[in-house]
Amino acid sequence: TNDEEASARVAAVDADTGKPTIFDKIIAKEIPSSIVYEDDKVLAFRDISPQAPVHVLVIPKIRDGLTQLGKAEHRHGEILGHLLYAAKIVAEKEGIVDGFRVVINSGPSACQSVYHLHLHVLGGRQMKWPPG
Ligand code: DGP
Repeated sequence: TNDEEASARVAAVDADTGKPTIFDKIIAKEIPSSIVYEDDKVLAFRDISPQAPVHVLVIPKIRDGLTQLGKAEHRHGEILGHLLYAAKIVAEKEGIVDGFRVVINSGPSACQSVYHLHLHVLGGRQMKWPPG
């Protein structure tokens, strides 16, 4: 919607300042979240605004400059791979491994709103293509 695009553009003003995001508070457990999977490197928790019966976000515990996928550097390869593998573990745990979608919104044109890289794991219903 236009609202989503507008709020993404507002968020993008602060995109790459390195300022903490709401996800830092979730990682620190200063604000509650419904955690689905966790290891030493990543945290997976339910999206506050689910777009499917299963909608889980997978994030690196240390952002290390990964505000968005568009800022990834070669050194991020290992954590990026681990995030993708963690998405599969989440799909298994949620019982959707036979059909699920992984989305990364990178930048204002993709409606990214939180500038701490995150994978969306979506499923539990028939997904449509093309996405909006
Ligand atoms: P994106 O648009 O790709 O940047 O997705 C950010 C997602 O983060 C969005 O789907 C809503 C979710 N989100 C934002 N704030 C919170 C929060 O405080 N808790 C949880 N669980 N999810 C949040």
